[in-house]
Amino acid sequence: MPTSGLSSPTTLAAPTPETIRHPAELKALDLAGLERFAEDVRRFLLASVSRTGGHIGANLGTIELTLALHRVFDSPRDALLFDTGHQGYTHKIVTGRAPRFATLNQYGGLNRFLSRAESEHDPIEASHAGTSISVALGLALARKLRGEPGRVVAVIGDGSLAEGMAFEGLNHAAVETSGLVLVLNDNGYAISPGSGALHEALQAGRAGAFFGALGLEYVGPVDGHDLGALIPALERARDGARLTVVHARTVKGHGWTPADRHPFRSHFSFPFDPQSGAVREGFVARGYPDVAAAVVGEEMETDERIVCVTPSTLYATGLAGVFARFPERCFDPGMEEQHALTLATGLALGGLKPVVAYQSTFFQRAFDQLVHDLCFPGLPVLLLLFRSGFAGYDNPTHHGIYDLAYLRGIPDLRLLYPKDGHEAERMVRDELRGLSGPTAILMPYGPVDELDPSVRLETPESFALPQVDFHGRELVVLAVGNRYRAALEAVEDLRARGVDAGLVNLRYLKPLPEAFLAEELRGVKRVVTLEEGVLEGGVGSALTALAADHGLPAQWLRIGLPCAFVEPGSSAELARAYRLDGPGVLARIHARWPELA
Ligand SMILES: Cc1ncc(C[n+]2csc(CCOP(=O)(O)OP(=O)(O)O)c2C)c(N)n1
Repeated sequence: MPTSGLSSPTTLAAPTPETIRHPAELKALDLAGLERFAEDVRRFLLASVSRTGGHIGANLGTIELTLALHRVFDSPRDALLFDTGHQGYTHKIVTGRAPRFATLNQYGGLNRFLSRAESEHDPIEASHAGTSISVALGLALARKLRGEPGRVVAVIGDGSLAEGMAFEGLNHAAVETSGLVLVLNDNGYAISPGSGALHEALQAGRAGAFFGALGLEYVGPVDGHDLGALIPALERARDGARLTVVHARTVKGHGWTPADRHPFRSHFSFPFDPQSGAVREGFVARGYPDVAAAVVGEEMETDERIVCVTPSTLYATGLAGVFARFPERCFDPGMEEQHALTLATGLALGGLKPVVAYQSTFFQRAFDQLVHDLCFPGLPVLLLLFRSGFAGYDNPTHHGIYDLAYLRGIPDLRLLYPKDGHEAERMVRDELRGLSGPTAILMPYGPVDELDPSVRLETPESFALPQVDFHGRELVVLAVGNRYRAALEAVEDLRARGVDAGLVNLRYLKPLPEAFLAEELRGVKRVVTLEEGVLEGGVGSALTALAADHGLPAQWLRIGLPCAFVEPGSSAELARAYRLDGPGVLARIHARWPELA
């Protein structure tokens, strides 16, 4: 029988969250010492995350589970893979990263997720959900083939287990001999409260039957806050011959009463008061999801065919109110990005008008569904893609900076990008009313700009074309909505110095209004394209191709992002760093054409 090792405390000074540098230090603690350490971590997290913001609820729920994992396994020899990685704060502390917690959610600070660049204890990059089983299985098989020691453990939440790829990984892992251990962190929530048949099976105590039917060894359910129960359960999985799943029941926000009153159990919070949980002022602003959801709700009142789908992203899409008002016509299938889009395809085939809302970065998951299921038959579905462009402090892979490049190449998909809240409102309303094929409206993260209410009064004919703010002959800037304000600043500066500079807000990125643009640019000496996305395959590349096709003789300057993974940061910080703000754009124009300076 393996022993739990809980009866061999040493006399070394007990580690604290602030001082611990390596998980091996936990091995010296007895059960009571580990429990005290868990409470210290809880206090540390509340004190630190309340100042910086972060995934407080998700992390308060995994303190004991993470300590038990580090107690039973030997990281980095044993690889611990936390799915998504948003619940990895205790893992970060135990692996010596507590001193950096004050920099969470700051430019250049501690990552919100797990990252190989940060620690040898982080075997994978994670931040998109549902990858852990596949990566862990691959890693475990590689170790086996190369004769390397060490177990591989995938820790996955109940929400992430519903991802298509997690199911695919499970289906495969169950028939391989790989030495893999699975740990299910079941708190009944994704971000929003859990739903779906898997959720119900877990709640109803049918997990054993579910995993057993796949041939897995099942241990649980275990109280995920009871170290005395978790440790032997994990030891059994570690020492077992067959692939074992340990089912830990945890409570999101465990030990912190404000989470009990929160609809998402405080999954994530901006800086907050640790006593009341109240978010500090200044962090709540009207965003594009609010604008779009208000229009969708109004249109649903009068058009019964409109239905809404969002895959576990109510928090990012502003649709919570719409879901509450029209529960029969709204569907949140869980974190199932691929299914959500093909579901919308079926809804459209059935004569309805689906609005499908995603966080842009997660829409990447549904690429073939977009090409094959939606665009090939050309069905009328309105896609709302939020957090296009820079997406804040999440992770490099959370930025929606590839969306325009990969969406532009798909036949029959219309792409729109508003420059402010007024345009967003008008686009959502007009497109919903006239929907005849696949259409995507992309919108940026952060508070809405309210630049130009006159778009409300534009005729349909004029609104169907780019908006020309100024005509210019020396230079014209063609701007995508997410960088319109920077373009305006640069153009106003040029005009103030006597340069005949023009500005066009593109609005329609696919199909491009070719004839209109060719006409507007005829005779113009210099053209600048500006977008908050990668230049490779981006809107600038489409516009320069248009110039070539139409024989426009201008000199061109494409401003956008390099084809790279961009660090987390606020929109302002990143725009400054990548010279996409007004001064940056102006500096690039001057560098290219010193005669305009
Ligand atoms: C592919 C993908 N879709 C959506 C998200 C946004 N997201 C981050 S964590 C999360 C919920 C994860 O739920 P679960 O796995 O149960 O973990 P919990 O936070 O409840 O511990 C969601 C929806 C994501 N990171 N990746």
